[in-house]
Amino acid sequence: MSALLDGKSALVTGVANKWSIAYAIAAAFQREGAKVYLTYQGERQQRTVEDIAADLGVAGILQCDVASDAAIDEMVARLPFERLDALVHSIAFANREDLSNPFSQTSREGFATAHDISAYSLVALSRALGPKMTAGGSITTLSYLGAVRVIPNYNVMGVAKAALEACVRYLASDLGASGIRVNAISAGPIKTASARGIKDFSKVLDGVAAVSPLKRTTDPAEVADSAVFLASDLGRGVTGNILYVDAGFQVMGLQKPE
Ligand code: 0WD
Repeated sequence: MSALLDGKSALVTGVANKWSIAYAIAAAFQREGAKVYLTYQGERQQRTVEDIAADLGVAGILQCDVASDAAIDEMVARLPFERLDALVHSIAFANREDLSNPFSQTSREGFATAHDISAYSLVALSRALGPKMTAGGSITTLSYLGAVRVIPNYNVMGVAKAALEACVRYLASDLGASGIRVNAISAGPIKTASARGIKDFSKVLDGVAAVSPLKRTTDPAEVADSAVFLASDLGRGVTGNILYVDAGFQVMGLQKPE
């Protein structure tokens, strides 16, 4: 059987360690025959990402702090792919205090930072990499239910995810004429380094397992397989979409009475 991403090149951002959702996505892309490059934020992640790259057998790694347009341009200049087919944006950041203080206490600076790193970076990367998608392409980002519902302690990150999902729709409209599709996967909660920054995160996992239609939490491999679908030709008619991969949690209103 041929692999779903045979002959495709992909850039996967946001691998910080083996628990990162982007790690599972990079592994699935490799499995499906894509040629993969990873980016990492800075020196703090470099060693780990070098080891991960060797383990996965990806084509290479490049540094890219998405807070800087110059760093993005430098990364794009170094990316050896003549043609890029898929971009995965798996990056988010908010100040820790903004994930524990009441939302109304969010500072101007904390609000701007969360939006810059978690939402604007998708626009910046799409703008810089779009010209490399000469045969069309697929851009996939990662969102969360906090974009559309109030999730305790998600706070400014929920507002940034709402902006991210709106960016998906506007980018899809902008880039569609070039054959570039833009989608988000809204993943159920998964225990990663970022998630640990959210107060009472393990209670969220327990709640999801109890309430979701599938009666369990989300496995990163399920998110990764949906990312494969979106990047592959099977996803060719899908753009501007928010695909929930969350064991069905978002459809529930009230929990069934016991
Ligand atoms: O429950 C979860 N874990 C969910 C995560 C549910 C639904 C969505 N998501 C989203 C996150 O919001 C994020 O957008 O998935 C994406 C990936 O998150 P993750 O895999 O949970 O977290 P993690 O492994 O921490 O990767 C996020 C990485 C950063 O990791 P650290 O731990 O070092 O903050 O985003 C990267 C960084 O590697 N990152 C940056 N990369 C480049 N430039 C930057 C930056 N300025 N800031 C953060």
